Amino acid sequence: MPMSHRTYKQVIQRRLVGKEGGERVRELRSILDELPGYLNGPYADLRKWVNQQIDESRTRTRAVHRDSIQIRREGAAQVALVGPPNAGKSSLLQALSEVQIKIGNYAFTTLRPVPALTRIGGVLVQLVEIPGLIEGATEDRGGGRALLGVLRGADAIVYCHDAGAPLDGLLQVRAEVAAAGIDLPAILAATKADDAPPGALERLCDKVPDLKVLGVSVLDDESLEKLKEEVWKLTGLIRVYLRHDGQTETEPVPLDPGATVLDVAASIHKDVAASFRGARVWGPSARFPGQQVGRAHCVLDGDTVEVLT
Ligand SMILES: Nc1nc2c(ncn2[C@@H]2O[C@H](COP(=O)(O)OP(=O)(O)OP(=O)(O)O)[C@@H](O)[C@H]2O)c(=O)[nH]1
Ligand SMILES: [Mg+2]
Repeated sequence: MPMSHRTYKQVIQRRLVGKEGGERVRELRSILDELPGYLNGPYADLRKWVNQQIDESRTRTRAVHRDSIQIRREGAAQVALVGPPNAGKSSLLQALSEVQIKIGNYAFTTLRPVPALTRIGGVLVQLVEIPGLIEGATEDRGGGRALLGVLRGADAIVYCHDAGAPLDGLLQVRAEVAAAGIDLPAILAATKADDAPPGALERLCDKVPDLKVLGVSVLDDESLEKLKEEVWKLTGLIRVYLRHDGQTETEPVPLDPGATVLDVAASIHKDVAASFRGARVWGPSARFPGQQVGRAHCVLDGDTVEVLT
């Protein structure tokens, strides 16, 4: 005997408990497939109700995605790649990391922020492509508010602009970022430098005097290395190499500027900091190689430190 429509509705509701977003929509769709296909009467009403539920779940899913997008922070700093559609952001992300990402010669290839880790001088830094920031983003056009939300959480910005393209795309993006009240350390990567008309880079420097401009091409490894160094400078962090038993580690420790040798010790272990007796320093902050210093000595980018315990 077929179920009464009332019981059926209860069964449906029970099947939906705890299901949200896409999962809820999928469940509702399969319920729809199973429903008797009467055109009138209680089962037709039930069908209408299920369809309404699908619409509501969809709107809710979209609303959740639009209000906020979470990018899990990884690495020593987070640097956003920001620029008009088709500027070459994904191509840079791919060239600088291991990530496999869709690249297309059209606008809006990337629809959501994509994070990837890049290794700069032995330190991992997270790059995040922020796609599709368009005019009106601050008013949430193109889901702009959530994208700007991700950007707000970043430590610095690499603006990306096709060196051979008209400037308005970049100016619009910068206007949206400014309108959102986001003011982060930034540089401008003039992308596709291999393809740019002569003098394009110079013209860009003139028109965007407030940003350091760097010509880059994914076909030119040297330009990518230079970009990485500039990204590192943007993070404002310093790299310190640890030395023990006469050996210097190849991978440096990232530290905030102004860090002392005691902070270096603490980055190794709190016990090391506790038994700290001083340190020896080589490099930019040392008056001479191997200078012995006290706990308050500030280290600089590129220093090598041996903690004495
Ligand atoms: N010649 C040349 N072409 C490039 C370079 N970088 C990217 N491109 C091309 O530019 C187009 C757009 O590249 P994407 O990396 O998808 O650009 P995007 O900024 O991520 O674009 P959206 O995600 O759509 O906003 C592709 O056809 C790339 O092959 C480059 O250094 N040189
Ligand atoms: Mg892209």
